[in-house]
Amino acid sequence: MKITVLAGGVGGAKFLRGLRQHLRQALPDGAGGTTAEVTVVVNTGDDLWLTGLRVCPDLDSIMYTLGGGNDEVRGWGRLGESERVSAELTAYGVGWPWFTLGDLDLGTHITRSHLLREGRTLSEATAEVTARWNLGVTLVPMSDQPVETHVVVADASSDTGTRTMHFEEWWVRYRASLPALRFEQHGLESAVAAPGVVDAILGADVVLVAPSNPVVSIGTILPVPGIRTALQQTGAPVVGVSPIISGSPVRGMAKACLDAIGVEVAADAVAHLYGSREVSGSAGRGILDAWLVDQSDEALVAGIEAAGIRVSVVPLWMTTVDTSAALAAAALDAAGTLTR
Ligand code: FO1
Repeated sequence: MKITVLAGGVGGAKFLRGLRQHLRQALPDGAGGTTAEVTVVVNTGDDLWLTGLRVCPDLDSIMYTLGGGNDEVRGWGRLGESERVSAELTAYGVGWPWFTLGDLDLGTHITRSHLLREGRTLSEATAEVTARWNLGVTLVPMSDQPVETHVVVADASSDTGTRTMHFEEWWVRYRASLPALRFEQHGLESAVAAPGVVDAILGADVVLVAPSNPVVSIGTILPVPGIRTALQQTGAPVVGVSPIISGSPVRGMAKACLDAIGVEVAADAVAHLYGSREVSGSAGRGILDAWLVDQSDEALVAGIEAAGIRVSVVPLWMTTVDTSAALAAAALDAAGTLTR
């Protein structure tokens, strides 16, 4: 069975850990793994060059989480991290003092940057870097070309009245506290889906949209040329998991992002944002066949189904790997495939 997942950082990583556990139980390969093939199309909008290194936050967040090296308390970066090199970078006045590159994390950034400088594509570098972690799934960047998310904020002191910054500056330095006027995807016009991404969507038995940030994770994957069309054309059911539970984002600062694009922070609003594959809405045909919402959002079901999207009401809180596995199982059930 082939499953393709669109995912961003922290929410996506937790969901994928649950999916992998469920598949190991539901489709065991007899050696502790699964016979299912999972391909994860990962957002690279957060990526940036920093002190000469290419940093890929969402790829690394998923890799560390599935590889068991993630700092679950902090939510990002490596377990048992130290910051000796980072202190030196700050002493030299380079890099971003508010964006910490830990010593172990730097091992990843140095390796990836080395491979890129040797001429590997981001996909090739990702295959080599992830091989060490035995993830049990294949991570593929949404594009081999850089498509960085930049945030435009109001700035009375500038002659244009606005200022633009990299997403990570807005997210980490300012904690998304500066109201975003809009998000820009720099490089989108010269980017294409990474090799294998379109085929992974067209050839899947099921496509899942992880409960990642709908604006700066899923919302930055969909515009990559080829991806939205593949989602609309695939014979596989496309099932999404709401990243919003009873009007509040599960993780991160999705509210600041949804506010910026004028979308309500609600499970139905995000379903409408993604749209139904059957029904053409204001933005043309959408990408969803089904949508998972939490029991606390039961009241929203009728409106979502009226928009041509089937709804499953299931517990969405991913507090443990087991609850994440149950959520992943429910998503596959909604796709009408795996039986428990
Ligand atoms: N998040 C923070 O809140 N503070 C940091 O200093 C920080 C550093 C960092 C370095 C590498 C990396 O891959 C991620 C890092 N993050 C940090 C997390 C990052 O903001 C998030 O993983 C995503 O970009 C948001 O989805």
